[in-house]
Amino acid sequence: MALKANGVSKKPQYDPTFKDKVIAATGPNADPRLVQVMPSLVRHLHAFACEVNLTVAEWMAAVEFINECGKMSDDRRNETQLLCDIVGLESLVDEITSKMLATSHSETPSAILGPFYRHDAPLLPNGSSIVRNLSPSVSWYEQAVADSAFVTGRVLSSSGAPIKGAIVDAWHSAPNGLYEQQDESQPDMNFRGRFETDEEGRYAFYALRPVPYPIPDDGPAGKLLTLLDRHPYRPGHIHFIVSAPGYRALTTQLYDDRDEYIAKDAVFAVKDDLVVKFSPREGDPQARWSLEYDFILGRG
Ligand code: MBD
Ligand code: FE
Repeated sequence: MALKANGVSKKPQYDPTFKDKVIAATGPNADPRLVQVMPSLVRHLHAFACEVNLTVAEWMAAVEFINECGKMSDDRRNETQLLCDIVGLESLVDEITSKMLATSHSETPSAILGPFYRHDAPLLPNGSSIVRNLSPSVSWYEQAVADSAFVTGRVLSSSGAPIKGAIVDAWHSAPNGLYEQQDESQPDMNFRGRFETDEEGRYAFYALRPVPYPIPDDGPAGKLLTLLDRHPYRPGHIHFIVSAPGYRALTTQLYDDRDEYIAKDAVFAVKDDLVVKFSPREGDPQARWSLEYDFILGRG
């Protein structure tokens, strides 16, 4: 997919009423949300194609690119989502959704889900670890010990009241940068767990300080990054979905402030309020670091 820059001297005029014919083709029984959405989509698509003088060859390259994304996707990998991520679309729709649904200003900011969430992570007692079967034989054992971390905090309503019985679902990658489902050497559900908050709204678990890692770049999304002269790295992050009856579920991520990629996330998902500081932890053989973070949920 080597693309030549188009000649810019030529500026043809395209029929400005053509898009209107397409929009007017919508029938009286069309889906109401599509009636709202499609005219805008058609207008922007047509304007885009005209603005860049998109050629048939370029359009077909894009069609094949999207087809490749689909062919590469299965329940372990969502390449089309990854494509959306690197152009900022998942972050944008996440922001739009949270602004549309927010009921207070104090809610913890959301961040994108990403392609590696798994339903049904084990429900574990507070104070237990999401690090499964860590063995000294694994190549990243030393780093896992050096980065061992105790993560705790409360789940609160926007008025500051603790929420009992909230579920904190957390997941992160291994120090080799791979999520468990990308890596046959990791046990099933490694670095994933769900925790239920107590009367004070508190959750607690052992995990690792997350490390920066490249998003999967061996497919079409990676090819596009290369063509754009962009790197594939995300800053280290822990993913969360925090939910409780009567509240809107919060999908978010926390970022380690030591990370060099905080300001250059390949998928544009970092927000200031989600950047956290891990503190040294004394006297705990299970963790060298600790992190305290309260999640604030909106009514929903
Ligand atoms: C990830 O791990 C991730 O969290 C996102 C949002 C995109 C790609 C890989
Ligand atoms: Fe992630």
